[in-house]
Amino acid sequence: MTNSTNQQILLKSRPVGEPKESDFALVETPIPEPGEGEVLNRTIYLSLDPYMRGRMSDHESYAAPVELGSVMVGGTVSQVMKSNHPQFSTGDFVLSYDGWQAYGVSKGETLRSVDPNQAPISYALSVTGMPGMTAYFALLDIGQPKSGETVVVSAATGAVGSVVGQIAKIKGCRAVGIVGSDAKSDYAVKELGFDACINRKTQELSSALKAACPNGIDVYFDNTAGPILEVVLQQLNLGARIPLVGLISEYNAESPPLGPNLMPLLVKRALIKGFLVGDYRHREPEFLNDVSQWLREGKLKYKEDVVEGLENAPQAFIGLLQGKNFGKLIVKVSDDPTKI
Ligand code: NAP
Ligand code: FER
Repeated sequence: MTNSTNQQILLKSRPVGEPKESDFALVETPIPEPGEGEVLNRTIYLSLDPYMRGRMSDHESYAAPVELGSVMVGGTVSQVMKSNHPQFSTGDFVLSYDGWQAYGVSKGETLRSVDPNQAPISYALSVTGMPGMTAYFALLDIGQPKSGETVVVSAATGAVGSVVGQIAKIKGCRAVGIVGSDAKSDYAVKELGFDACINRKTQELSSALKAACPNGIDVYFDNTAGPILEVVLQQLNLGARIPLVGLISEYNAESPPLGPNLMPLLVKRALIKGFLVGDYRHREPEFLNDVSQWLREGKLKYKEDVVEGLENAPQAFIGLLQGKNFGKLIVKVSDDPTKI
């Protein structure tokens, strides 16, 4: 699929509440030419991630918003089409940050090589990429799980959560997931090896958690904040750790939600600590070493939810915030030559 024009998805308006397809515009533009030291990439896979909801808003945040009329940002796995950088050649696979478009030009220094013989190339956006690294460091560094302890994780079958539960098991813990459907719950227990999983939409969370965590909760890996955090806080053990990694339950909120009662944090001397994956770039090699080995040994399973076609990115992203993705959400923008 090599077209003569580029396809781009622009942020047309800032979403109010849930993003709508009309907040985005699909446009055709000429394929750009790479300048000195630059590389032209053909996007194969585009990562869709919850943080993108934050980039669509102009509220103050740790990162600047996407300008209206600009291409939506995002991680990509691409094939090099033209290179003016000595480290990259036509045909190479690269991890880039070209955003929601079929072709992108980037500076060679910003690219990372992706070896198609190591793992599916899309994994650079998922289990061996940013979400996997988030799971690994937030759990091991902040959660500090010890063998025999109970680790609870929300959004448990997602890009981050699925890795959290499996690393918890690798470390000898009881892993308990919280998810949004029975299919996700079955998958967490039967395929990923979680000890228990709760459907937050059909089960009463407090009693279901008590039953799933008879010895209380030592680590809560928080991907959601909101009502799940409020219930989990009531069942913490002394000295519990809470990597506060995501607040997805609030990303579409139009006004600040009512806060949970944080008093148990004080009473139990628990630590709640913010996490930004970018702080761990220098420790990427140890993450890649462990995760690659666990993948090779079959100890780590990974599910990707691949949507075909750049034009479906807005709808797929909207679905991500509604729990419609099942696994790491990725858009297949063009042919993956490693799969033919
Ligand atoms: P994901 O879990 O693959 O997809 C998002 C999931 O969130 C949905 O499938 C849904 O799962 C759940 N969800 C959506 N709305 C919810 C709500 N109102 N209440 C509870 N759950 C809801 O996404 P991900 O990429 O792994 O990200 C998970 C979290 O980690 C996000 O909050 C993200 O922002 C955060 N994150 C943070 C960092 C960092 O550096 N701090 C890095 C990466 C990711 P269910 O249907 O199972 O509930
Ligand atoms: C997320 C993905 C990445 C997120 C934050 C980041 C809070 C932060 C990245 C960085 O700048 O280090 O979903 O949600």
